[in-house]
Amino acid sequence: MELRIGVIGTGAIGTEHIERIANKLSGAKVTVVTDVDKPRAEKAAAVCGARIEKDGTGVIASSDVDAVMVTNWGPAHAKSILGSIAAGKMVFCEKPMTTTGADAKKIVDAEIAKGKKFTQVGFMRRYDKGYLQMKEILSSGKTGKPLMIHCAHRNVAKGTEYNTPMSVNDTAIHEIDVLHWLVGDQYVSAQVLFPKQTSLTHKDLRDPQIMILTTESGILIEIEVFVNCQFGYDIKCEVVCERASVELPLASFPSVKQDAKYYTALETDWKYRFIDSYDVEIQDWINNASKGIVKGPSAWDGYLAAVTADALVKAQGSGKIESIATGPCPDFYSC
Ligand code: NAI
Ligand code: NAD
Ligand code: ISE
Repeated sequence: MELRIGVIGTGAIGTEHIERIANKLSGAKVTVVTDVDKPRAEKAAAVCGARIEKDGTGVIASSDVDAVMVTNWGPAHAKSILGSIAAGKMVFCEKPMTTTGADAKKIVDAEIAKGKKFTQVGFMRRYDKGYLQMKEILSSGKTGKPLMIHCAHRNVAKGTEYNTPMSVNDTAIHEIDVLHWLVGDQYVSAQVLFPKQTSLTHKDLRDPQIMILTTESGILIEIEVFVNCQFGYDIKCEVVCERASVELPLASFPSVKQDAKYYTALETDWKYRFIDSYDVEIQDWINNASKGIVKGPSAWDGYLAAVTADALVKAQGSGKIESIATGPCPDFYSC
C-alpha cells in the first residue's frame, strides 16, 4: 500500500519534493497539501492531484495522511513536528529541524515520552555520493586521524529576507550536520569572524562570514559562508589528516575548449547540485516511514545541529569563542 503524504509548505523545496514523489520515486503519493500562500498550495496540488487543507494542523489530522512532510520555513517547523508526533505520524522535516536548541529539545523529549522515533531531518548531504565516498576513505584507517577541515558554502545571491543568523541556521547547518557525521566527533566551541564585507549584500546581512568550530578530539574546522558570491553554487570540503587530504568531488561537468578558452561549468543552485541526494533521501524516508521506523538523520541529529547553531549565532553577536554543550546522547537514540 502506498504511503499517503501530507505536505506543509509548498514553496521551492516543497514543490521539488512533491514532483519527485509524483514522477520519480515509488511507494508513496501526496494526498494533501497546505501553504499560507493559497495560490502556491493550489499550484502544487495540481501537480500531484492532492486536495488542500487550510493549515498544517488540518494536514496532520487528516485521515488520508499517513505521514507528514514539513517544507515551510525554519521557524515554523517545530509546531508541525510536535503535532505529528502527538498524532503518532511519521514526519520528514527539511533542515533546520528547529531554529533554536530549546525547540529541538522539546522534539527529542516528545519522542522519548512516546517511546518511538518519528522524525527524519532533511540533512541530505549524508546521502550524497561524494560525502559517502569521503566517509569511506576516512574510515579506512589509511589516512591517519583528521586534523583540520576547510569548507566553503557559497550561493550566487540571497534576497533581503535572508539575514545574518540565517547564514548559520539556513546555510551552514548543512556543514554542521555533515562534518560531525563525516569524522565521528562532537563540537565543543564556536566562533565567527567577519572578513571585509561584499558591497553586494544588504543592511541585515554580514557577508561573507568565517565560522570556526572545534571538536572534542581537537579538530579545527573553518567554514566560509558566502551567499552573494555571484559566480556559482560552490560547495567545498577538504579534510586534512595525518597522512592524507581528502576532498569532496566537484559537481561534474565536461571541460570545453572553444574560442581560445578552456572551461568547466559550475552549478548555480542547490536543486541541481544535490538532486541525486534528494532522490535517494526521500526514497529512503518513504521506505522506512512505511514501516514506522527512522533510519536517516534523527531528531537527536537535529538537536545537535540546533545547539551548535545557537552557539554560532551567539558568537556572531559576541565576537567571542562560545562553548557548545549538548549533553550525552540518550540511550533511546543509540548514537
Ligand atoms: P520557500 O520560501 O520557497 O517555501 C516555503 C513555503 O512555506 C512557502 O511557500 C510559504 O508560503 C510556506 N509556509 C511558510 N510558513 C508556512 C506555514 N506555517 N504553513 C504552511 N506553509 C507555510 O522556502 P524553501 O526554499 O522551499 O525552504 C523551505 C525549507 O526547506 C526550509 O526549511 C529550508 O531550509 C529547506 N530547504 C532545504 C534545502 C536542502 O538543500 N535540503 C534547500 C532549500 C530549502
Ligand atoms: P520557500 O520560501 O520557497 O517555501 C516555503 C513555503 O512555506 C512558502 O511557500 C511559504 O508560503 C510556506 N509557509 C511558510 N510558513 C508556513 C506555514 N506555517 N504553513 C504552511 N506553509 C508555510 O522556502 P524553501 O526554499 O522551499 O525552503 C523551505 C525549507 O526547506 C527550509 O527549511 C529550508 O531550509 C529548506 N531547504 C532545504 C534545502 C536543502 O538543501 N536541503 C534547500 C532549500 C530549502
Ligand atoms: C537553502 O535553504 C539550502 O538548504 C541550500 O542548500 C543552501 O545552500 C542555501 O544557502 C539555503 O538557503
